[in-house]
Amino acid sequence: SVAVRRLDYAPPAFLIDEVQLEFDLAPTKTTVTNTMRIRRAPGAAGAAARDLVLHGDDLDLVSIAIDGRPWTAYTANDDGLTVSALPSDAFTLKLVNTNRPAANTSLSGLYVSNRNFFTQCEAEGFRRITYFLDRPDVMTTYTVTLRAARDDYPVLLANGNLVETGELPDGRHFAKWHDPFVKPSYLFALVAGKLAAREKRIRIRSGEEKLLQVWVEPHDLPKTEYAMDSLVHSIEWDEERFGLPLDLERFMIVAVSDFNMGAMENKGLNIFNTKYVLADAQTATDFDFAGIEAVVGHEYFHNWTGNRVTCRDWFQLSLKEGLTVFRDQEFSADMAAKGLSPEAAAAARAARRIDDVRGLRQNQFAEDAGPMAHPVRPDSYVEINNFYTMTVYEKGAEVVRMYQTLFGRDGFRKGMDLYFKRHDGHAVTCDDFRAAMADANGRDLAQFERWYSQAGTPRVAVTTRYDAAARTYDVTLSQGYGPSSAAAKATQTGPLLIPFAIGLVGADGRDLPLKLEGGTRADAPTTLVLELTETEQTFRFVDVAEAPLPSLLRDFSAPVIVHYDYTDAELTFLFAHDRDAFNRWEAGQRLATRALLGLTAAASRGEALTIDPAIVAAFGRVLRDESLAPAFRELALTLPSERYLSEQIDDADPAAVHAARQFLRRALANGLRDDLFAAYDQNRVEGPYAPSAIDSGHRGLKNVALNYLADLDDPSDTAALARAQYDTADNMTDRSAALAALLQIGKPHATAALDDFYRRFEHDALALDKWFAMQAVRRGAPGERVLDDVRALMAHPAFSLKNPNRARSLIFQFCMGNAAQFHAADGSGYAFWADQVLALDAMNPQVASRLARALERWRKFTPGLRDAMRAALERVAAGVQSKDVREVVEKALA
Ligand code: B3K
Ligand code: ZN
Repeated sequence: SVAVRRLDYAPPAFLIDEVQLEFDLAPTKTTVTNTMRIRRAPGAAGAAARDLVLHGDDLDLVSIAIDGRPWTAYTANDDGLTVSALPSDAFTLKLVNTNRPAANTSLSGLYVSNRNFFTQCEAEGFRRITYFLDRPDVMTTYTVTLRAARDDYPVLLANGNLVETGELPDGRHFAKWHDPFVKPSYLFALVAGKLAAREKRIRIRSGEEKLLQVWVEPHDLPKTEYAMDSLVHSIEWDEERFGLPLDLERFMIVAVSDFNMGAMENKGLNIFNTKYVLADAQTATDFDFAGIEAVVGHEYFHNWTGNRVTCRDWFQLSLKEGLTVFRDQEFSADMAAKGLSPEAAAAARAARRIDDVRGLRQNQFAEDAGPMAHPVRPDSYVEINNFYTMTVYEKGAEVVRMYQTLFGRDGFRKGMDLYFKRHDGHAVTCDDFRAAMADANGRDLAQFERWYSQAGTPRVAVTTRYDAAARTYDVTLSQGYGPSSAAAKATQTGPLLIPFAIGLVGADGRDLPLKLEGGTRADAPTTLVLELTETEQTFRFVDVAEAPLPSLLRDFSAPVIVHYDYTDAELTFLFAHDRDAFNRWEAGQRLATRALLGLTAAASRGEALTIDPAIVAAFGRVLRDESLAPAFRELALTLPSERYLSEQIDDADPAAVHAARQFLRRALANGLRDDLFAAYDQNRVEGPYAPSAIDSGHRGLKNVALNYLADLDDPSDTAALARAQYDTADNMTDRSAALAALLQIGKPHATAALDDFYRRFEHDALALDKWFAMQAVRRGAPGERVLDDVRALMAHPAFSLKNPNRARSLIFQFCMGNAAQFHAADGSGYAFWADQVLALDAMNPQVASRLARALERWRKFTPGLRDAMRAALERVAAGVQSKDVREVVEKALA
C-alpha cells in the first residue's frame, strides 16, 4: 500500500468548467452519461498536463467522445481513465459508463438500501459512480438528470434546485436538478425510490422563502418532527451567531438505514443514517434526541464550513471537520441554555462541555497515544477514510475553540467573516483559516501552527508558590509531551501557544480577584487566560490576600493533560466549591481516578479493597446539593470508564480495572443508598415526555441513581423498582434504563423484560439495535462468558452483518464497550474480533477498519493479553484484503 503525502500536493493540471450527468437508474446496472467541459489549468505544463488522467474505481467504460467525435486514444484500468492526444486546451469530453449499485456492499459510491438508491461520495466515492477529477480542489457546477421506472422510484432527488420533471416511455420518468454553486465531487448526491417527505416552508432574514424537506420511508414520517425542528433551529442559529444564511431554494435531508457513518453534508441534499433522523418518545432516548440535534446541526453548518469553502486536499480535513464540530458543540450548548436563567444556562452549557471533553479524553487522547497518532493536519495516509478520526474532528474542534478563547466571541466572529470574505467558493487550507483569524485580530499566530502539525497530547505541569509577606502567588507552567510513538515524536518540534485559563479559590470557596504583575487590565476578573508560549513560564499574581487553591485549565481551555499535586482534601474542597462548573466536575473525576487507580493496583496484587469514607462522603454531598443542576450531578456521579482507566496504566489488566470500578460503585451504592433512593424519587418527571435539557437532566440523574442502586449488596428493592419503571415507562429513556438496570442486577432478572422489549420493537430497527447493544455490554455474572450470548445473537434472524448499525450494535459494542468481557483471559474475545474484522473486510472495508482499531492499544496490556492480541492482529494482517484494514493493523503491529 502506498502512502499519500501532504507535501506532494500539486494543483490540478485540468479544470472542469461544467458537468452534466445523466443517470439511467437500475439496480443491477446503472448507466451514467457524463459530459464535462474541461480545460487545461492556466500555466499547467509538463508531463502531468499532457494527458488527462481521470479517477475511476470499479467502473465499466462504454464509450468516449471529445467534441462530438468518438475518441480512441485512451487507456482504462483499475484506477481510472487516461485520455491522450487531446485536441486543444479546452474541449468537451462525453463519457458513458456503467456501475453495479445492487452489488455494492461497501456503501461507498452508488448503492441500494431497502430497494432505494443512495450515494455516498466523501471521500473518494464519486469515482465509483463515474470517471472524474475526484479531488476536492476541482470544483464545478452540476446539472443532473435522473431517469428511472416511475412505479419503483417515484421520488428522484439530486443536489440544488429542481428545474424539470416529466414522463418517459415504458413507465419511466425523469427529474432534472441544477446546483448553481460550484462544488467538489465529494458533495455530489442522488437519491431515488419510494420515500415521503415532511415539509416546512420558512422565511429567512432576507425575507426569502425556503422549502425544507425530511425524506424517509413513508411509515417513518411520524418520527421526523424532531429532525425538522432541529433543522429549523440550525438555520436560525447560523444566521444569528455567524450571519450565515441558507443559500439554496430548498434544503433536503434523506434518511437511509444502511450507512457507514452518521450523516453526510452533500450540498442541499444531506443524507443521514436513520439513527440521526428518526425519533419519538417510544423509540428514542434523550441521548438519541440530543444526537439528532447535534448531527442535523453539524451537517447543516457544513453548508458554509465545508461546502461554500472547502478543503484543498484531504490533509486539510480538519479545516471543515474541526470547525464544524466546534460549531455544532456551540449550537447544542446554546440550545440547551435557551430560555433559562443566567445561572441555569451556565450549568446547561457546562454539562455539554463536560460531555464533549469526556469523549475527547477517553477516545482522542488514547488515539493520540497509540499507533494511529497523527496531527490534526496529518502528513500522510494510506487510506483517507481512516483519517476521519477523533483527532481530526474532536481535537480539531478544540483547536478552533482556542481561537475563540484567545480572541473572545467577537474576535472569533471577525475571523470567520474574513475567512468567508477571502475564500467563498474556493478550496483552501488550515493555514488560510489561521491567517484569517490572525489578520482579523491583528495577531501573529505563527506559533499556533504547531497545534496542526504536532501529534500527541501536550502535558502541562504546574507548580505554585505563595509568599504571604509579599502577597504574591507564582504559578509556573511547563509544557511537554508524554511517551510518544517515534512517528508522533518526530512531529513534536517546539512549544505550543496554550491558552491556560486559571482561577484562584479562597478558603471560603470564593474566587479571588486576579491581578497579574505588570498586568494592564483595569478590572480584576476571577478567571484569567494565561498565554503559555515557552517551555516553562512563571506568572506572578499580586495582591493575593491569602494562600489560594488554584483552579487550573478552567472550562478545559486547551486539549492538554494537567499535572498538579493536589491532595485529596484539596480536590474534595474544589469538588464542593469551584465556581467553574467544569473544574468542579474535574475535581471529582481526579478524586475518583486516583482512588480507582489505587484500587486497581490493589486488585492486581490480590489485596483486599478498601475505600476512604471521605470519598464516598464527597460524592454524597454533590448528589444531595439541590443547588446543582441534575444534569451536572449525573455527570459528577459518573465514574471514569474502564477504557479511560486502562489508558492511565502500563501493563493494564482490564479484570483488575473492572474489579476496582465495581468495588467503588458498590461502595457508593451502599454508602449513599438513602440519598440515591431520594434522588430517584425527586427526579421523576411528571407530564408528557419532552426531550428538553431540563427534563432529560432529571431523567439522567434518576436513572444514574437507579443504576447505582442495581449494585447494592441487596438489590431486591432496586429490582422491583426497575421492573415497575420498565412496565410503566412512557418513553424509551426510562424503559431502556430500567432494562439496563435489570441486566446489571443479573440476567435472570431481565429475562421477561428482554422478551417484552423484543416483541414491542421487533419491527423498529433502531430500537432493536438497543436490544442487541444492551446484551452485548452486559456485565455478566462471575465466570460467565457474555461472548456466548453475542455469538448466539449473531445467529438471530434479526441480525445482519451487512447493516452497519446492526453490526455496530452487537459486535462493536461488545469489542469496544465491554472491556472486562472482551479482554477475557482466554483470548476468546480477540479471536472473535479477528473473525468479524475479516468477515466485514470482504464486505465493507470502512466499517471493518473501524472495528480493526479495537486492538490498536494492545501494547498497553498485561503480557498475557498482549500476546493473544498480537496473534489476533497477525491473523488479520495475513488475511486482509482492503487497504483500509491493512493500514490499521500494520500500523498497530509496527
Ligand atoms: N463529512 C462526513 C464524513 C464522511 C466520512 C467518509 N468516510 C460527515 C461529517 O463529518 O459531517
Ligand atoms: Zn462533518
